[in-house]
Amino acid sequence: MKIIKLDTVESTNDYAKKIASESENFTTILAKKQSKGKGRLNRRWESPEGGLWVSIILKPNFFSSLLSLVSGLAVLKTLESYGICSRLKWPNDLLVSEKKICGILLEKSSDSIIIGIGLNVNISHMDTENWTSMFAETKKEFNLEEVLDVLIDHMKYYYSLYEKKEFSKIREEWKQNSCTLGKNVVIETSFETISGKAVDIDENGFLILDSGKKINAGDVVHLR
Ligand code: BT5
Repeated sequence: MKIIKLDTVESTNDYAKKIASESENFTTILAKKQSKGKGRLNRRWESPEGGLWVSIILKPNFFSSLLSLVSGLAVLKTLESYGICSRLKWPNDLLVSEKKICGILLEKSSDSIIIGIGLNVNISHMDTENWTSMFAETKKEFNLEEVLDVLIDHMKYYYSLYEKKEFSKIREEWKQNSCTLGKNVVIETSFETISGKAVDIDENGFLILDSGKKINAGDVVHLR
């Protein structure tokens, strides 16, 4: 498995997209800093030195939004192995006490899926609200390459479940660790704003509300 280590890059996801077609499965791009780190809908992702800014190029045999849940579970387990208890906010944020420690951005590029993971590791200051980091939670600093190794091991495990179509295992584990299910939520999709109680996720990873409505993408606000 190849790891490409960069100092500063605009965005590891954009770099990954450029090399995806000639790259092998699990090729990983790691950058010390991103000058134009991006979130969903081209929002800014703060990426100062000290964070784990990484993109993994996958070549799945088929595509399902469950890949997003697979990536979230891999980060959850990574944090757990460092003694940090996090929760999964649908579709793919990781929160510690409702503060964001990690965001994930999935993008398609020809035959590849790029999994962009931004994990706040040794970060003590940042120009955004409601964030936390591994350092802020533990007052300890971590070796970024070691954290990456742990993350890739977990990613390989959950990706193997995905490739074997063991969807119910992925879904059950995600549900057990979610902080979205059971909450009243407001969801902004590209077309509408929807309110309801989040009750389940389906076999594609879509969020199901108590009205029966299924949502495949959107920004969720937890009410209670
Ligand atoms: C995400 O977007 O959460 C996906 C973030 C993915 C970042 C990775 S880093 C490696 C790879 N290369 C990239 O260029 N991107 C990926 P979204 O759900 O849209 O959340 C964005 C929002 O999170 C922003 O509008 C801020 O409010 C907040 N935010 C920005 N930077 C943050 C940070 N470092 N930690 C916590 N929250 C942050």
